Amino acid sequence: MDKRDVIVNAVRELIETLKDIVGAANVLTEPVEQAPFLADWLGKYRGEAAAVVRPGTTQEVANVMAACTAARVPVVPQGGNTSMSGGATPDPSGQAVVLSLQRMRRIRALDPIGQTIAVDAGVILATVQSAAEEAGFFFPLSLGAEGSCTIGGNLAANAGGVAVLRYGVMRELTLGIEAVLPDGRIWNGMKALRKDNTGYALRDLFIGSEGTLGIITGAVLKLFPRPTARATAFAAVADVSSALRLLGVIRAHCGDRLTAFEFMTGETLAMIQRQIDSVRVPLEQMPPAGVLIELSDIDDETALSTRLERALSAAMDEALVADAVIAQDKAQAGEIWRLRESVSQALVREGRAIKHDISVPVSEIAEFVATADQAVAAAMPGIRPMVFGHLGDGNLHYNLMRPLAVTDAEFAAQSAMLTRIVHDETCRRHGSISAEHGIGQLRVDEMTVCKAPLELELMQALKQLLDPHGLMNPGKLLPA
Ligand code: FAD
Ligand code: 2HG
Ligand code: ZN
Repeated sequence: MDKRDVIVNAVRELIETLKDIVGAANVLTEPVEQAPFLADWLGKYRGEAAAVVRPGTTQEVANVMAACTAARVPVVPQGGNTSMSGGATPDPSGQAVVLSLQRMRRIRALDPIGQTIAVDAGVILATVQSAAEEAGFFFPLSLGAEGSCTIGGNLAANAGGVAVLRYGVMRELTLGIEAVLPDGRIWNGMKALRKDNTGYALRDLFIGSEGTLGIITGAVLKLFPRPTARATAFAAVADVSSALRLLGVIRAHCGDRLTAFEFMTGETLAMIQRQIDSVRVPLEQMPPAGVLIELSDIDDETALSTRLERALSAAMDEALVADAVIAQDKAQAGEIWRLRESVSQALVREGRAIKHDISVPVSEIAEFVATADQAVAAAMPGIRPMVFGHLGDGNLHYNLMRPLAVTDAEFAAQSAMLTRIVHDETCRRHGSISAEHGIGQLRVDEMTVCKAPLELELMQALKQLLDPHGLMNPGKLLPA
């Protein structure tokens, strides 16, 4: 038997073992069954897998991991498969097992006194939001993919979204986690403690680890008082600078009632209207840029709307806002949100974007956009930046679309060069090349640009400690 036959036999044996652990129906080996697990949401990456395995309990995950490690077969963890960085897609070798958490959908407990919810990692984010609401609480993580992304994926990617300004990122919303190590040992860190000073924060090591250290199987999350009033507006601004000054005015008038402050350039707004029939910019004229503003509070709706109106009127007096509309009811608020939430889909329809997910100190974001716009236009005249995002967090999705005169192939050939320009501008300002989408496979070659060698060395050492055989999500996050 040559080496290839030995590997084929070992994988065949592993698949039989996996069937014993989770049941044959939960080990997918047929191409048609595997297909949804092998490509990413953007349609940029496509891989192959020896099998897709779907354990239903933490113990089954542990047994699957022990078996994969014994067979030295790599594992790609997958939740809702909505990653924007190819993080959950296996490579084309077909050697890996995709471990999907989609059968682990149990809400384990809700504690109304401690204001926490304990869930399986495969629970869909929207299900957690609904469970919290039914119990009279609020779970604030909110993002466009909330109907399909999972709590495990949110944790592994340390997701952000549209309410970070007030409530923080996933890390800040989490009290405890449960994780299975590559060798199959289960770490039960499902503590619902707000204070715990007993050493290294292992929880935080797994949050943001993008499936490279182990499988997150459960989490204890924080709940918040449910807002009873919301006020939503859309305002026309001249540029990033005016938007930032507007942010200051809204904060001064509304304090931490400000929940969302989402920026979109006029080019981005025009693209959304061009690509998505059912949405429109709710102003008479297409503005140079727009901001979606949302306040929320435990108060009555009229008082909140009046407060927002006063803030916007003060901003108009300072010539920061040229025009604005405040939603008069839930339906109008929904229309404004639909505009914002349609950006990613509109981008996919517009063509293949070069995606960037940068953050810089908020005070430098206007200058970042000005210099990056200039630099990419100099490198490729006619390039179309589609810039939008969570301005108050210093996080912009600086997407680049091809000039109309350039073909997709020519644009793709220049993609690494254009990304380097954007990332150099980011790092020069001590920013981050991934604010919320993660490194995945999309940015893995860029890690050495922004991370100090010592930082990378420490990350590699931790990886070696927890995953000595290098089996967890190979090719993602850490450069080879
Ligand atoms: P997956 O895509 O399945 O996996 C993501 C990463 O986590 C992969 O590296 C995977 O290996 C790992 N992983 C998944 N589950 C586990 C687990 N249980 N244990 C260990 N590792 C695991 N992101 C934001 O932060 N903010 C946004 O505003 C936002 N908006 C989006 C809008 C759209 C339309 C789309 C398609 C995506 C958006 N995203 C956003 C990106 C994505 O939804 C988030 O990263 C989300 O947290 C991923 O969750 P998931 O369950 O789909 O994870
Ligand atoms: C958002 O903020 C998401 O809408 C997706 O993070 C961003 O598609 C993108 O680039
Ligand atoms: Zn975002």
